[in-house]
Amino acid sequence: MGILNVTPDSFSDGGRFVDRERALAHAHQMIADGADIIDVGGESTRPGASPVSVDEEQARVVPLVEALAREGLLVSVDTRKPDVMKAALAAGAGMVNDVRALQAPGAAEAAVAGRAAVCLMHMQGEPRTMQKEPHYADVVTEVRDFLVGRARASEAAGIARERIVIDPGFGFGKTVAHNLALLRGLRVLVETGYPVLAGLSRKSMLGALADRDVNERASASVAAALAAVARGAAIVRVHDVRETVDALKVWQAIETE
Ligand code: 9MG
Repeated sequence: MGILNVTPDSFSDGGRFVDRERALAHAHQMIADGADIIDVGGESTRPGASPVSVDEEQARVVPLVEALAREGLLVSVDTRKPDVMKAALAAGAGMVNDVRALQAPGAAEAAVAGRAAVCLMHMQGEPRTMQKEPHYADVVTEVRDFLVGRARASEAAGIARERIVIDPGFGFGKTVAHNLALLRGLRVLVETGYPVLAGLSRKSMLGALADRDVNERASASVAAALAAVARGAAIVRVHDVRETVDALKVWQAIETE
């Protein structure tokens, strides 16, 4: 899954793809580099990011979703807002990537009506304050139990099991130690039977571990993506598609006898 942030303030590529032609060109490049899904987001979830109105978010994402879907590409819409989900699904998106795991009133209904696949992500707290003092007794079990609960609620709302992906939400209300525990314990999530998505790309945890600024984290991100796939992740959400795909090809060749 290649990340396409059409926001002025995302933590890594904020402002780069606000221009529609540049955004489309970047999406095409990610597909050429081997992405299977383009995740289009119009509101940053980084701590301290400015909130965006429904109208503004729709104006950012819907034309892009429409253009990419018209080309037959699988497009995911990264949003927490049911109205944006509805508009993006009507424009041809096939997946909803919701960092709030469809907890907003009307979100599950929007996904059901749009026959969408969904990615349900774990987050402790809310983006503005989530990194203040995250706390867990047992991060892996708590995240697993939350995600299974949200997946069951989504199924009860009418989303088919095979359309549900779960995601531990690296960096969303988690310290570096929590993120590492989740990555080491990713198999516990895989064992639920739901496909697991891992989003570690360029995150601050990698900055802390590799001592790199945000735009110098490609190698660290590739290492993290490989570690996630080695533990059973089915999808990795990344900025550096080409580098990640190359590394995965080599790793898969080694693993396949
Ligand atoms: C929008 N967004 C930012 N980070 C993410 C992650 O780790 N997973 C998912 N599903 N979405 C994310």
